[in-house]
Amino acid sequence: MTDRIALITGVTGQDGAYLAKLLLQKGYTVHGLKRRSSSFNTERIDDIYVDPHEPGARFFLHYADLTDATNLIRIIQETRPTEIYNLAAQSHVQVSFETPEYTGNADALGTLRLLEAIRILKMEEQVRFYQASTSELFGKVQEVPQTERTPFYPRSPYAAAKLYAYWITINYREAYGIFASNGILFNHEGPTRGETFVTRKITRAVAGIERGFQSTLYLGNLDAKRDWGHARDYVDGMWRILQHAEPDDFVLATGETHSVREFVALAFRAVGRVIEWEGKGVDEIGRDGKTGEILVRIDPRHFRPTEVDLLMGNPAKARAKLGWTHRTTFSDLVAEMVIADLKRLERERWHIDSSV
Ligand code: NDP
Ligand code: GDR
Repeated sequence: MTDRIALITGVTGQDGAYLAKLLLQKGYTVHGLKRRSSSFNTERIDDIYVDPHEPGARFFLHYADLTDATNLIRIIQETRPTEIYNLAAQSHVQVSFETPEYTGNADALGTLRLLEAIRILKMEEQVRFYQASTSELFGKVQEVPQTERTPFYPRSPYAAAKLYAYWITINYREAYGIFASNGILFNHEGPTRGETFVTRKITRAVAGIERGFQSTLYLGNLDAKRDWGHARDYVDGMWRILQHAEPDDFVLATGETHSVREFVALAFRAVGRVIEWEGKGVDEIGRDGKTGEILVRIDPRHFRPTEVDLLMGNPAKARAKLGWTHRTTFSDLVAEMVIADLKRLERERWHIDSSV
């Protein structure tokens, strides 16, 4: 056991898995909260799993849910963390329009439950709290680039829930002196990104099309622009936020913005295909410039009732105060994701081939 003990909610998610690995490397004992699921949901952390009976084990999993206050209190009481990273959330913007009440319960009230647990257990002076805030708070464009001082204008039930979580984190810092900080993170991706977020949907489709498993990629708004970085770089930023001398709120971003259309074009270029765009709006298509095959079509089901058109962050404060900067370029990120999806398909095909 070490004296640095982290509790990560959402450890089975993209960021939770990267963060757990980083903190284990730094010598922390890491407790992760995972949800009961009828199918396996630990794929991203299977490589760091250790039998808790092993002497020297430093990674432990606990069943929990952000909608269950008593279980959060019990686990915090038992594990006595020195740092809590609240990464658990219903994190899909489109899905939040379908499940707005649940999203509010998990993402907004879930954050409150953790902060209240700290108070109930009188751990205000012993624990540092990180809240996974988001560039979705900026929503409808007020200014570009967005900084810690840009006004918020949430555009989805997800963003509205995260707005509550952002402010309750600041309120508990001011009211009770808890070291509680927000990381306002712009989109960050990687090979283990959830399959229904647009970047991973695209790289999976490019690999599938290249290997002949899929013919067309259906997308929604190709004009949306995002500031996309690599999750590996961003979890380092989360850790730095909690090591800072004072609790504070920080934007983590690359400072670049690209459209969904650009992401698609670059992903196909990684497998040697050049996309030519034709048409407008829902009739827009993307063709293979050489063969003429239609590879990309629009499906209006993927449009959101209210969209966030343009995100581009200015990470100057994080650079100056935390020494944080992103390392992975946009083109390297896209290439890494495409290559990983190609390799995954090869592995899966090998499994199929070797089972017949
Ligand atoms: P993921 O969707 O990959 O992971 C979310 C995690 O939360 C999963 O472990 C999931 O469990 C868990 N979870 C969901 N609902 C609950 C619940 N009710 N109780 C307990 N656990 C729950 O998200 P990311 O890793 O991409 O993001 C991490 C956090 O950062 C999220 O809060 C997200 O909103 C926020 N964020 C993400 C950004 C990004 O670009 N990735 C940018 C800015 C903020 P399970 O595996 O069982 O589904
Ligand atoms: P986002 O990510 O909403 O920014 O939230 P997502 O990848 O879902 O969408 C990005 C943009 O792409 C457009 N888009 C599509 N999106 C999806 N998912 N599927 C499609 O087919 C499609 N076609 C176009 C979207 O309209 C949008 O403009 C992510 C999540 O990780 C949040 O949890 C996090 O807070 C923010 O990033 C920062």
